[in-house]
Amino acid sequence: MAYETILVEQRGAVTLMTINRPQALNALNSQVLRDLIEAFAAYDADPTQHCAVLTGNEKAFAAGADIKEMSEKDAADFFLEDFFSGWTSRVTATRKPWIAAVAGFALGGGCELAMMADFILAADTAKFGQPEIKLGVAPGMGGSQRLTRAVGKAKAMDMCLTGRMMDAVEAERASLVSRVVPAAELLDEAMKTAAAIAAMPPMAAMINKEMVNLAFETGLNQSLLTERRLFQILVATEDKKEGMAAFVEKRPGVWKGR
Ligand code: CO8
Repeated sequence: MAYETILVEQRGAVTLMTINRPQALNALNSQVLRDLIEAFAAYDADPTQHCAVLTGNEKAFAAGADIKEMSEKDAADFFLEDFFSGWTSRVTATRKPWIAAVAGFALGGGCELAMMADFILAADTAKFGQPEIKLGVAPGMGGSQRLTRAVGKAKAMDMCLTGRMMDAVEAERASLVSRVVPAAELLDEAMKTAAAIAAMPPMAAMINKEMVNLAFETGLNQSLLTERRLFQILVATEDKKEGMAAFVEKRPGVWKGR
């Protein structure tokens, strides 16, 4: 399927999505949101696809929500359209794993979108920031919450109140990103990592993702109980039998995805 603002291709079991508005530094307008919602839903529903990578170009992952589009809307428009709520309700509802591969600017909504990924791989050129304060607003797509959970209060306050950018080295030190790689290797590294995840037993990958996300949603006792229950569900899968048998027989596992 062709989209207006993103490119989507399948490489084996990995779906690669590329935000494609280079003339606006990949600013996220409503069309990008619509395209990504559809692309993520298609990825989630496709039984041949087991991991996804979302990326931009070398200059920008995304330089924020589209300021030109937002400048024409008033408060009632934002409220009545529940502008950008689809990121939270639809994109983050993706059950299969996905990685954000970030080079260049990831600002405002761009940083917030990257933080919706299961993890971020950064090029050494990546720059993260929540500069909304300079526009008289504040993060509106989860930035104040996800950034704070990722990097802690001091750094999140510093970023949100000054609007400054954080480079890749600082982002890795602050645990905003899982790894930094040279820019020229970013896509290869992301695709290799995604292929490694896609080669895992698919249900186990989905449940591992759900388990880690629990840590952000519920208290410790409830999370530990849910973790145990999810573990027990995985024990009932054919892939658990196969995975353990393959280990004992010293051979690679062959997954059924159930
Ligand atoms: N929106 C629209 N267009 C943009 C954006 C953007 N966020 N960022 C860049 N562009 C456009 C520029 O207008 C320019 O277009 P043109 O050539 O037509 O003038 C083109 O991209 C290239 O940009 P620059 O010439 O500015 O490139 P520079 O390399 O000089 O500067 C910067 C790069 C520093 C990234 C600069 O472009 C910049 O500061 N951009 C804005 C960054 C920003 O403030 N982002 C946050 C936006 S607000 C937000 O994301 C809020 C999300 C929450 C919404 C929740 C709603 C409920």
